[in-house]
Amino acid sequence: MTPRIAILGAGPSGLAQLRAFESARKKDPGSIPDIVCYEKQGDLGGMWNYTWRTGLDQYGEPVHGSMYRFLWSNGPKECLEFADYSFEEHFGRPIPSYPPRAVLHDYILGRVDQDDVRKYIRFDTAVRRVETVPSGSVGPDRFAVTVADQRSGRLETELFDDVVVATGHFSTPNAPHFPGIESFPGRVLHAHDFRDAREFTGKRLLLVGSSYSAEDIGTQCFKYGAAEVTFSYRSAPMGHDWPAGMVEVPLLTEVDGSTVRFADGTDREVDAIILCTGYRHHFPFLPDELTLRTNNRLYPRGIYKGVVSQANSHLFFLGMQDQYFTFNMFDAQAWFVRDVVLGRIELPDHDGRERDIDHWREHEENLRTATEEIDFQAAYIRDLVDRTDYPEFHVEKQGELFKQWKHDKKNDIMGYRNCSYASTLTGSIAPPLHDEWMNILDDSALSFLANDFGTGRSAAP
Ligand code: FAD
Ligand code: NA7
Repeated sequence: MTPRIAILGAGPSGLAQLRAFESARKKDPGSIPDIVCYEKQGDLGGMWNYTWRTGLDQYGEPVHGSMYRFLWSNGPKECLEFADYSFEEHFGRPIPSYPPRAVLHDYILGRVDQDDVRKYIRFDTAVRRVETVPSGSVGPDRFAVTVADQRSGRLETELFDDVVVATGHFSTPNAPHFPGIESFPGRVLHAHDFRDAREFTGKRLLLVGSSYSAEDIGTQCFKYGAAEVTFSYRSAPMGHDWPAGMVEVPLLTEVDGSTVRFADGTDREVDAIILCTGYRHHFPFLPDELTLRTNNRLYPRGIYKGVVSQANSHLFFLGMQDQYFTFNMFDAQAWFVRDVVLGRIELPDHDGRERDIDHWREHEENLRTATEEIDFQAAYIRDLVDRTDYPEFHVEKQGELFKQWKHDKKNDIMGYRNCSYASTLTGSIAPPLHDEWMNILDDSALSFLANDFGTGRSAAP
């Protein structure tokens, strides 16, 4: 009987898994298992499939999307290029290094359309439960995957030999309580529910957190006319050279009406509070013995090579790391998982896998700087890529671009998106944006791609 594999989620990670199997199928049609990909949204793209909804979706399911209207890539596109599909190939000409969300979404869809993988995906289908089904002495245990067909409301259960969890981990808010916050008269929300910066034009904002969400939502709100942005940090400030009107203060200790107080004894008046306090790895469909418990970090425990579950080596997780690298890291992981499933990569025994995890984790715990973290993630990806036929994409060179990106951000947090970098695939240096990023308020794909960016070439049809 042909083995069966379930892929949970059709975001960039799940799509990477589908493309990995599709590339094997093209070389040897009989080689791949039967594949079913379950996706609770009505289309593919994961986070990049923007939704205006917050809270619950039209079926009463938690809304997955955390992306907002005016989001632009927060890292150079040259660091997330698919090894086998350059931006230049997709758009028919070079485009700037920091495209808006809709343009990146278009690129993801373009890559997917190269392979016919939609046929594997069951949309509007939410995974509810994954259970192991003992098979006695006949062979390894199987998995019973129970899903809800959202349109009919019916539950269905199917059996699989392997399961790949690709449901993302930036969707379930980590929302701490601060004394008195319930008395605050303005809007309090988590970054997960932030959608449109124009809601805060003219407002004094408090953002709690000092990582990507705080940095990006804060700069974006300032761009769209927020009166003041105050960032409150727990461990360390971001430390950028902020323009007048943006400031970093220590941890929020108390909310008293519209007054917010901080650990250094200072206080301010604010109109809205946005908790940019990160997300939780949350797998409500996995039983205790199969779940992955971790915080947001570069090398979670419990998964060999960052993907194979130590609880059951037929269960895999994609994209569960904190991310410098994204799309091409998911590809590297997916190609590795594919080759484990196809028996092309032999796994060490449980103890051997644990020793390998210990080795990487010890290294991760000693990382001190962003440069070291970037080199670490590049080395992790290199370790995966060298074991499969995933095409070369010069991950170490992309690591150098990330270091340049860090430097450019430090130099000018409000202007780093005006910088350009060279593609490690094509060698082309990205053209500059058509205007300073701070001045571009219309970020639609139509408006962005209407520019020739000085190349004399319009967008590919
Ligand atoms: P996701 O994109 O989250 O996809 C997971 C999929 O699983 C979704 O389609 C979801 O609907 C589905 N799913 C979840 N639960 C179930 C279930 N029970 N049943 C069925 N389906 C389910 N990365 C960058 O490279 N550049 C950026 O600029 C960038 N900006 C970001 C900004 C924000 C606000 C956030 C939150 C993330 C950003 N990222 C960025 C990181 C982003 O998470 C990755 O680019 C990428 O989307 C991760 O892909 P994924 O497939 O692992 O997860
Ligand atoms: P991150 O990168 O996980 O960062 C979470 C931030 O929230 C970080 O600064 C934390 O501070 C802070 N945090 C967490 N809990 C608290 C409490 N209780 N009090 C104060 N501050 C807290 O999440 P992001 O949302 O920024 O980024 C996730 C992804 O979304 C990323 O890939 C982006 O591309 C978009 P700490 O430094 O741990 O003290």
